Amino acid sequence: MSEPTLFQKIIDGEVDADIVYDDDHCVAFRDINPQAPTHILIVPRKPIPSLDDLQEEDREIVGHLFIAARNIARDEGLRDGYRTVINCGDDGGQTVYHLHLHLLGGRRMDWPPG
Ligand code: DGP
Repeated sequence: MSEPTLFQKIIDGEVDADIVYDDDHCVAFRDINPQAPTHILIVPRKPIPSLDDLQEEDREIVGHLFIAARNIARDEGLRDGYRTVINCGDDGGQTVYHLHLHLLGGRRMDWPPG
């Protein structure tokens, strides 16, 4: 068995995090190094390493992450919009290999991203 990822340890309650939402399929918590006034990571309970590892059977989980993001954005009062990001692989800037959706808001975002 491989070592559990940091996010798996947060899901399992072994590492503390500021959890804002959780349900049967995902856990959402504030990023430790926020890049916007609101920066929340939405993480499936299933330990999928990255977007590139998605299986057909994961369709519902991915949809679930986005619906959770929409609901959390509403709860956070992000009425003027927000951004969702999934970094994939080293070139995509992924550092934690447990799939996660970034929800960023509370400021005007730049484009293109760096
Ligand atoms: P990514 O680079 O897409 O893999 O995003 C990983 C994010 O995880 C990054 O924005 C910083 C965040 N992060 C790293 N360590 C911790 C931690 O211990 N707690 C929390 N809440 N977030 C973390």
